[in-house]
Amino acid sequence: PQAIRLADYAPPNWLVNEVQLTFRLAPRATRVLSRIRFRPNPEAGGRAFFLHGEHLKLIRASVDGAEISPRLVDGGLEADVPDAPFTWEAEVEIDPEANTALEGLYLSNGMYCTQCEAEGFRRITFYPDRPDVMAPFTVRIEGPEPVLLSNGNPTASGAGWAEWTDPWPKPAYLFALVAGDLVALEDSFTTMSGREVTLKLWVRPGDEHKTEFAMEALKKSMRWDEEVYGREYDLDIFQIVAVSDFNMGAMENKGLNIFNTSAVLASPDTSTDANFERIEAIVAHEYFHNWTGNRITCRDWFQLSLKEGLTVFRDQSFTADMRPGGVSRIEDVMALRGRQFREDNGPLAHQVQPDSFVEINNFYTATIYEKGAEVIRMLKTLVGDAAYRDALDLYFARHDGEACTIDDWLKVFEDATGRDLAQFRLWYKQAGTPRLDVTEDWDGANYTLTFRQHMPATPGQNEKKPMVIPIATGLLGPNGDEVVPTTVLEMTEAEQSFTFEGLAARPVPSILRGFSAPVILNRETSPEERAFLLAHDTDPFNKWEAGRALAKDVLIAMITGEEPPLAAYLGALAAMLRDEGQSPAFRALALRLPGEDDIAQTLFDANVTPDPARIHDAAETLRQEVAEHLQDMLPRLAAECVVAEPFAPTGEQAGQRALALEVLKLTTRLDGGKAAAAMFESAGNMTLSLGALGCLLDAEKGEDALAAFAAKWQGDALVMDKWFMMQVVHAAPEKAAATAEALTAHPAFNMKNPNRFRAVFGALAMNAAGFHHASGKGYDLLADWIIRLDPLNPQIAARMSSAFETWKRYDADRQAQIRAALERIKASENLSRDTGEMVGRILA
Ligand code: BAL
Ligand code: ZN
Repeated sequence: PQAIRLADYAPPNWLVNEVQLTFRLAPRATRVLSRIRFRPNPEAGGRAFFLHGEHLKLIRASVDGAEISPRLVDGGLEADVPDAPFTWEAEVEIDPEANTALEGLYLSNGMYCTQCEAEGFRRITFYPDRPDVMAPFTVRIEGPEPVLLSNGNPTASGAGWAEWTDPWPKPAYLFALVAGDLVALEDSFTTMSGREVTLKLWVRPGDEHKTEFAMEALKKSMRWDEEVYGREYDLDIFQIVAVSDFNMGAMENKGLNIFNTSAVLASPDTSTDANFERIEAIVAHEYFHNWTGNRITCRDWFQLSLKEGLTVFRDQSFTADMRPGGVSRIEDVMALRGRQFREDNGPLAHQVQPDSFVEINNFYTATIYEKGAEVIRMLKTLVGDAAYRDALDLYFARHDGEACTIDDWLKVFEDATGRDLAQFRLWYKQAGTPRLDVTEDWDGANYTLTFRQHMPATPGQNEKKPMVIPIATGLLGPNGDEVVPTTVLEMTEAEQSFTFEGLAARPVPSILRGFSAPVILNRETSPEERAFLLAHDTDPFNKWEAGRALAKDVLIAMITGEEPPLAAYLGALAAMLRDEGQSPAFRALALRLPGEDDIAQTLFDANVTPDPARIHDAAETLRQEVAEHLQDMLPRLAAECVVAEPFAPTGEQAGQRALALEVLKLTTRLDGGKAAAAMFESAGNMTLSLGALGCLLDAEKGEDALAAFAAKWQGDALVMDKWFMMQVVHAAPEKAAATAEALTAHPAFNMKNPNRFRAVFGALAMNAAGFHHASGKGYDLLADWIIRLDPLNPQIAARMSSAFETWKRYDADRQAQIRAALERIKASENLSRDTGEMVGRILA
């Protein structure tokens, strides 16, 4: 398949004034009638007329009322049309029931729904399916389903039909339709200018009790966007629909967001604190897209991070405001390192603004989303809060209703602040994670930090230029007082020094506070200094980072056979836990060890071939050491984090439960699972129940609990996803593949449901020592199932293949096994463009 290139962008020949669609719903043969008013684009280079279309049966087509026979070509059709505005009409037939790819219009549990981003609309009707073609839509839906929904405001309805009008011009990727037997939680919101907006959250009957939390999150998001960004909602109604078969988390269709059930349905009985936090963030994310994505959209898919990076940054800021205390930033960075740094350090590394792609669905990545958000965070750090808000006001004023580029975005910042952002733009164009080495000098009064930046080569990019790196730095005095508050050092050169003058004593630096840039900071530091920062740093992120780095030093030394700074680590950990000034949420995060995948990458960076079994053993040994060292403190900590009833999914209670579960994990190592069994019996919410189950599985005493859990929750698909996932994540390395394989034979396993597929195979990939077990069984099993899934759902198959992206880190035997698995996928018949591109890039 041909790569699509940014450099080849050309404006559309034809623009659309108006779209009218009629859907006559039938599971195997839905008819879609379209009436589209086209006008020539004065900025286009030609008048040739092409409409995208895939998997469509053309019944008839006409131009200005005269029947025509368009030429069906690869990916769409061509037709001869007048050199002036005209009306296109067509009727097509589609088969929603056969649509297992979950792109376009499909059936999920008997309910019709759509997913059009990025290029799903072309599976609904012939259309210029590109984001720079924006138009108002009117949609008539005919069908026996009791609820018939589309974008915009409801304008008319009768028995068996409904009509919706969306006055805001939008690209086709934001189109949505839902039809089925649904019930709604209703509410309302009064906007800042006093308009009343109806809010509806639609679910299947039986799920009503799981809707309240998301509705509250929606109202908070609407208020926050008014208060923080001055953005008001713009239709009479805003709707969310929960769908159980969905490739993504959720989708920001104008006025009619469609959500994976896992990203919206919540109750204390069935959802963990992490679920609640994720749901709040995704509800906000999709709502925020109404301005950053919908009112201002992307010119083409190379600009995807224009909307996604910005909207992730906005949802992260919202979460930080809703859940104060600094831990959400720590969680964001953990996720960034776990997924984006991993991507950046392997064969799938790509720019935040790529130059080419084969299948756009493969670019909904951690780099586009999370690194894109980090780039905007840096921009805000560099220009300051007030200038950031001015620039955003200008962005909305200048580009409302347009399809924009990342360059348009940067130009707004240049115009609003007077800054030259030519060098900053490299963050969008250079792939890879910069390494930042730092050395220090003290002359008795002046303290100098010298930074060197360098970036490893990434596929197709060997040479890299120095970037602008905002390095937020504070200095602590020997007694722990802050002697220099946070200052942003603006690095622009390959090597640069910054001097702090006139200090009374040699300070301890706290560098990259708040993780002010997405870089890997390398600094030789003593365990004592890390312990000092864990105890005294005023920046929550760097305080946590100090403990994290110390734990990493211990693990790396254990693996490489050096003397680990164990005593320093254990002492610092105990002191941190005794410090009641620290929130339970912080203490829980500080108790967690770095992930095994993170350790593997760190070893690889240090030219040591990582052995997943050895890393796992080291982590187990260290956890046992921690448990024994903290033994006397555990009962007091456990008592301290018993949460007062009633349950509330607040950050504060979640922090207490998180600490309770960290304590339970350690206790399980000492009591063989007694406390965990008691917790499992008595738990009044899913967070504690699932946490206790995990401890029992780790202790290999989970069988009864698993059976009880399944008996209780067999009717709840989202909870059963957890049941599948837990068994694989907590399987011992030598049993992980066999456990996953056995679960695929379970009657409740359904490969067509993305959540269930991920619950088993996403979990297998997460179990690093299990997936990379020397037998190679993990690799073979995943390859078998990617091959099986690919013809049904190429998007999920392709995404799952990224489990192999780290293969070049490992020893020759593992590399050979993974190569064989990848080659087998590559050689399978009719492999999708999605999976073909991914496997090709991983193997390259
Ligand atoms: N636009 C795809 C889903 C999301 O990022 O919100
Ligand atoms: Zn998004």
